[in-house]
Amino acid sequence: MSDARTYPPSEAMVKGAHVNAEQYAQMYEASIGDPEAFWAEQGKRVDWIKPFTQVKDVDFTLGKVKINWYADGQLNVSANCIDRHLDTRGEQTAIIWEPDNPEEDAQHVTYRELHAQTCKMANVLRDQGVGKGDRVIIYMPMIPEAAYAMLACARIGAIHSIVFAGFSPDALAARIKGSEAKVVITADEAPRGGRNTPLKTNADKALASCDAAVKCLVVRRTGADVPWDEARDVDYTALAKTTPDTCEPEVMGAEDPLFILYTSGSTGQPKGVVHTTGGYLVYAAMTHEITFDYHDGDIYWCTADVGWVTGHSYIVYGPLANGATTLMFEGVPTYPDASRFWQVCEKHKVNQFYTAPTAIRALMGQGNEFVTRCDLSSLKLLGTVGEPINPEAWTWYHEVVGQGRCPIVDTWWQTETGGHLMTPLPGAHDMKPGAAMKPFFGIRPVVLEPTSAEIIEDNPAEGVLCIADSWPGQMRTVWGDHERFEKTYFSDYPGYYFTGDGCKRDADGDYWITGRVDDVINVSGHRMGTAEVESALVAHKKVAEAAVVGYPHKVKGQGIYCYVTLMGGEEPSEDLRKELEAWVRNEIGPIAKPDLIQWAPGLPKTRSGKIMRRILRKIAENDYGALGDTSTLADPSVVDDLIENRMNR
Ligand code: 6R9
Repeated sequence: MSDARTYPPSEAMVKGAHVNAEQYAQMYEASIGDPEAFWAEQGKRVDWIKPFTQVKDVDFTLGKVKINWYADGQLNVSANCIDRHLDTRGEQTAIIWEPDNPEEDAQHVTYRELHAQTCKMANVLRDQGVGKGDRVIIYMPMIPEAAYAMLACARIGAIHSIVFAGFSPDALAARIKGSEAKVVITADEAPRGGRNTPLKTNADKALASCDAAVKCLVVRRTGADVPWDEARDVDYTALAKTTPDTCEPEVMGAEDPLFILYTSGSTGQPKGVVHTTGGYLVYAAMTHEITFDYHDGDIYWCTADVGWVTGHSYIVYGPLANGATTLMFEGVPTYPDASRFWQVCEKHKVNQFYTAPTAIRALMGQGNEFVTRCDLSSLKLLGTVGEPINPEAWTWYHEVVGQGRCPIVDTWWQTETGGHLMTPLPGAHDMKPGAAMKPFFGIRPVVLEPTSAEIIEDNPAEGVLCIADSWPGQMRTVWGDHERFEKTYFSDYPGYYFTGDGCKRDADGDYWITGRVDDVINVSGHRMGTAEVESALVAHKKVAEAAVVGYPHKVKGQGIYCYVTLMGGEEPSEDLRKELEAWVRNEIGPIAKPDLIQWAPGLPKTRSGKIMRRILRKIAENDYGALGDTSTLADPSVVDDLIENRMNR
């Protein structure tokens, strides 16, 4: 690893970048040496209604974990993302919207239009009785209205919780209930890859099991005829026509929640990650500007969905706080063909392009011609996020997409961290294919020995990755369950924030993320708890028991491998396999569909009944020669059967 090829930053980048190597060293030192002073200065990136006098108030001690930044300051996120730009860039495009179907017209939404549209949505929400602190669920296609909805919530102080449009009605219902939302904002349908997902119908199914008082606001996207409940449903598109387009922003405390985003953990149901107002915005804005080396006038495109944290921080909040032009894409990389990403780059003259390794791998498999037929000369920088990128994909991205000219920022971060924690900076650092390289300002990574929890100081090092101190973008709590927050992130390695990731630090002191060390798998860059898939499987009446692990998958990074034990009297069959696949898809959503199902007469368990996942992982990886110690198993013979009938050969 330490002898991996390194790519130094280009001279042009070093000259023009916001941060060069000397500046990085200086600023990093300052950010660690005197965080109060450093973050007080960075706090000026946003406009405060009432300036803060306190900067950092943090305790990582188990039992009294608290994280506060800029606590006595007051501000409004939507005013920061919109209103403060109106004098200087009212007519500049804030959002470029590229529809699923390339034949349909793209939209250019100026900051002035963004203001009007956000205010309309805010007024409609207020008319529905939504106020400060109330929760609003957003279940939307990638259309500008999704951004309006987020910003409208921020404007009136409501807390949004976006549910990815690919999630099932059940998953949606769980989040409506979990957040006790007053309103669900959705659309009639979500076009994606040439097919329309019936979002409103899904929302209806979800709402059927929720409190009858929850309202449903429907944006017209395709105009399809959808079922309507007069008492509950509100036609947003019709109403917006006559709704006033100005709306006073609510005065928010820096520590008032901005949003909840549900994400998978290693145990139990997804947890509601809570981000607050001031620190989150400062951190999203700063990382967006510096990591992507964003300059005024650049066209920036992050291909994520607003249903994931990447869409929150790097499609909406970070770019708009910086007065950027941010592109929102409704479609998928392979529709109408594998050239779509590159056509969109050419069409809108994209300068910074940010996507996931899974997309890169899928497109790489289609051949270079889809890329080379497009004019990509506008590209200045490429980025990746979501999972480790393999050197082969990195090199293809660099050579074929970036034409050897564009630096790649491999940004490691999490829903919990609000923004990038580690990444090379384009004008400051060498790049190594597959390495997250260096901590961002204010971030103190530590590599710990997993069992003794001791810090490994020397290089090279390998262990679990923790962070020794807070940063403004850090999550504050788990919605409604602060104890779970403390237990999940602060109990295994006391005094540190535990990331759940493993990590290596090479001889040069550069960081490489090796993947999750807990029971979270990363499928096409989407986080999934194996426990969630297991509980979906066992909810099926023919399933007695299930164990789910990840295995290496060429395109998705990890695939979902399920060991299923059937109820007595049930026989395995191809039909049942298909039925279970559809069942999980239906329970959670298409992203959770099992890749491989193995019928397991029994699962390897310890005498105390604990499933030995280490063994199941090895078999799924087709690496059963290295099973290690199986002597503690209650019945070692089950392992032979599992090996014999393994699905990944
Ligand atoms: C932003 C996001 C977080 C998990 C994280 C890690 C993996 C994300 C990565 C990466 C290697 C990168 N991850 N970025 N691994 N290199 N550049 O993806 O948030 O959905 O919460 O996932 O994704 O394992 O812990 P989230």
